[in-house]
Amino acid sequence: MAVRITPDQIRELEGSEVAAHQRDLDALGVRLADRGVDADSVISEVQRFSVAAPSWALGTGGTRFGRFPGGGEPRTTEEKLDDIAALHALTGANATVSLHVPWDDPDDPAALRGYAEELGIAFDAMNSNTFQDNPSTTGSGVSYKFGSLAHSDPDVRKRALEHNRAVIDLGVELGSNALTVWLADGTNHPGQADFRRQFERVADGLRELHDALPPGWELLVEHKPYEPAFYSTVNADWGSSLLLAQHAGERTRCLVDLGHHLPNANIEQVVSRLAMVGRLGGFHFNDSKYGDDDLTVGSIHPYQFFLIVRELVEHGEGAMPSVRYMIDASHNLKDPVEDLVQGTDQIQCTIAQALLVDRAALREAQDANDPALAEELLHDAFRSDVRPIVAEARRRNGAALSPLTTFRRTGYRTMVTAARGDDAVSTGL
Ligand code: RM4
Ligand code: MN
Ligand code: MN
Repeated sequence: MAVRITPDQIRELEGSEVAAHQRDLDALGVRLADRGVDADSVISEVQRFSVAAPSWALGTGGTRFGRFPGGGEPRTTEEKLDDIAALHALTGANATVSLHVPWDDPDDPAALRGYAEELGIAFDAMNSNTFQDNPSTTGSGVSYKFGSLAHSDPDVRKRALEHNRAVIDLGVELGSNALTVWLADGTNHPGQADFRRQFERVADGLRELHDALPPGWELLVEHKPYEPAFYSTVNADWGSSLLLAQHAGERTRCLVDLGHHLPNANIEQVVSRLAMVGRLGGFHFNDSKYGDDDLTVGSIHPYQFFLIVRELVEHGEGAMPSVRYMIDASHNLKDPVEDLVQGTDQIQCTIAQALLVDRAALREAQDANDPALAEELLHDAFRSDVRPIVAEARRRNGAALSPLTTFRRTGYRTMVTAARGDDAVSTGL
């Protein structure tokens, strides 16, 4: 029997916290009302938000120096869904999963879809994988060692397209409606390949994929400056990504992974540019100190994250715009569910803070060339302790006031470890 976390169990475990929560919420409501902000409208906007969990983040991640399984890792895609259902029960904000193929390779997609439906989990964007060779995606006789869609050999390009098409077909069966393409294609050595010819091959491949999209589907292209290609990456930056999206076709948009920028890039400005031209398609949330570290979102640069979310709220004219949101992180130390709880909570808090910015006053300050006041308006929102309204949003969604503490009190990890074993190793990085 799979282990479940239920709203009743959460209410019972948190019974003694409700009075203190109500006191904090009332106090914050009064403070916000003084500033002309209606707490209820912020609460309902936080309640509306949901972010996909990546299927590959439910196991402990490895590095090239090793991997230390944490105990009770999911052994199948169904068990990954069980963990996401537990996560969603606690946060009320992880109603979807993003699969990565062939790390997830269901034999019976209809049964998997039924299983997910019973848990109240839907399938968000599908991810293809042409950065590893795998019998089911590469087949015999070809290898992605020197690239996939950018490869000089048309047979490899054809195989990569077939894999992406197969991922779309699987997605159709699961009820998804988007494909995210992140390519490792690039070079490690100057002169190894021609920048332009590689780019043109990828652009043409993406156009073929775009033209093969089922009705209602969209294609997301994700850029990344380096790793595993360490000299040049074909889709290296938001400019390349935009060019690829424009070439591929109108149902292609750009996905911004917060870890995929060179140091000090102004990510909030990237968001603004892509939104301006209608090509902002999605987000992968994480944080980084050095590169694509996949650290917990908001854990290193919380103010930068606030500025990014504020830009999103600006694009959504006072609400989070309907682009695709996913957490993209994989950890080798924390319990994966605990990290996803913390990441989701961080996103919820930052959304609440961004919603507190007085957009009309900010615009006035900008037009009056008053940078001190403009910045003060941002600080005013960023420095607000919004935790009571975020907790209230979760409570109204039937989820937890204190998701991390309550997760630990459920004993979930101990119970799944008993069922799945100490040394189960989940598929993923
Ligand atoms: C990449 C990129 C992709 C993710 C893989 C696992 O760096 O972020 O989105 O699918 O990692
Ligand atoms: Mn990503
Ligand atoms: Mn990444």
